[in-house]
Amino acid sequence: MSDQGREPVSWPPDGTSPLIGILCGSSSDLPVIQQAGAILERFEIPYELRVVSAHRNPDEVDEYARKAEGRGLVAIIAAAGMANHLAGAVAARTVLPVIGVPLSGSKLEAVDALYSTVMMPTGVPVATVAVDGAKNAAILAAQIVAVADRDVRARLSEFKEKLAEGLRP
Ligand code: RP5
Repeated sequence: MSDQGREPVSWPPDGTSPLIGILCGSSSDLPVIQQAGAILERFEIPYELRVVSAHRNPDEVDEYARKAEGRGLVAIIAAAGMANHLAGAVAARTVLPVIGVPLSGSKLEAVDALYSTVMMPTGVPVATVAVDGAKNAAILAAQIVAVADRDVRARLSEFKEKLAEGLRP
């Protein structure tokens, strides 16, 4: 990441096209949302991570969401705090599944981010995970990839078995 944390990150860094796009609203969100990247790496799913805000960079969000499907992404994770319109703004502009992660840290203790992520109007769903649930967002994204990818499905099955044995992801 650059000083501002706005430089996009891709994994693996060899130019492989990402399947999952991870967006977060601020570089201050990175410590939480980078946990999603770590989970995707564990499942060997290429992803990209960008800091982009529905309020501070609305045109970038618009362009990213509209181009995502054509670039080969299969799902987008969008994480933000406060009056979190990032996931909804992305979902409004793409047919790809969007997973919203409401982030804590605001004076309203995440109620603002939770409600503004989960309470989407009919027709524009956002699959909302728990507050700060970056790991679950990535596991859900992996499950979306696994619908058409046997190798990822096998990794998820192994992961579930380890969960039953007490693994803490
Ligand atoms: C949201 O506002 C961001 O996603 C972040 O969670 C929160 C605070 O952002 P900063 O003021 O730390 O940049 O849009």
